[in-house]
Amino acid sequence: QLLAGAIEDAETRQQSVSLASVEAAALSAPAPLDALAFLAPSERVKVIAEIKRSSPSKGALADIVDPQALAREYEAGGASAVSVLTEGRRFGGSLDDLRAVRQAIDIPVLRKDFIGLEYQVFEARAAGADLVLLIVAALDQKTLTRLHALITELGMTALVETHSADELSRAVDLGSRVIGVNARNLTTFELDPDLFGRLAGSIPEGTIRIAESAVKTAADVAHYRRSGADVVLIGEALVTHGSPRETLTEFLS
Ligand code: IGP
Repeated sequence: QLLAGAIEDAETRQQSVSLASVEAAALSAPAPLDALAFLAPSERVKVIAEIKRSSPSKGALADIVDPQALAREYEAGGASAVSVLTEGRRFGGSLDDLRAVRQAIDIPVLRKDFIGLEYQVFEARAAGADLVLLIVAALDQKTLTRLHALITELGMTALVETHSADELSRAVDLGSRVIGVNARNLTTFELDPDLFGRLAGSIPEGTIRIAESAVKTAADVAHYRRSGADVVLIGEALVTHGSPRETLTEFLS
């Protein structure tokens, strides 16, 4: 089971460096960027471009030898933020990737992982993250509330991910400023590309609406835009096409 398994891994891993020292590193890191400003709704759709080496549903996607170069391509192609998968076992990512990407670009960086512990939020901030993903399906409301508060306290922005009307109302209850609807069900890995369109109307005014997953073509981006997306989060299509910069430019035109 992806959701429970990945969070258990994080619990096992956290012993290596003490909570106190990770917290200290988080508090002394350079200030985060204001992701809300970068992702604010505008007359053009925005993109969060993802650095994704592999996925549990597809296996290896791309041999990314230089994540910094890829992040620079994304920035040059017009991305508003870069998502870095930091989960190792299933997605082939790491916090080293996130640290490297943070050094390479001037737009916000999202820690994309299965976050269930305060420890991981401090780790994210210490590595330079500006945004942190919280997956509603993986967390009870009490934990979600606690982690959301910590992310905000540290000056970062939470991207709260949902996959149903029920999860969306839990995200709204948190007072989330940034809500994502993931087309992919993280339990069955099935894609429902119309889910965003069905839920978008229930995302409160003033919230940044993000459509996550399932973009293969520029037409898919346009479809999400017409359904009400302020931002589209794209991984696979960008890492598997030859030129990520050109692909992005095309998606944004
Ligand atoms: C990107 P895609 O279909 O463009 O590669 O999807 C992103 O939405 C996906 O990687 C994702 C994800 C997640 C991965 C969305 N939510 C949670 C891991 C955990």
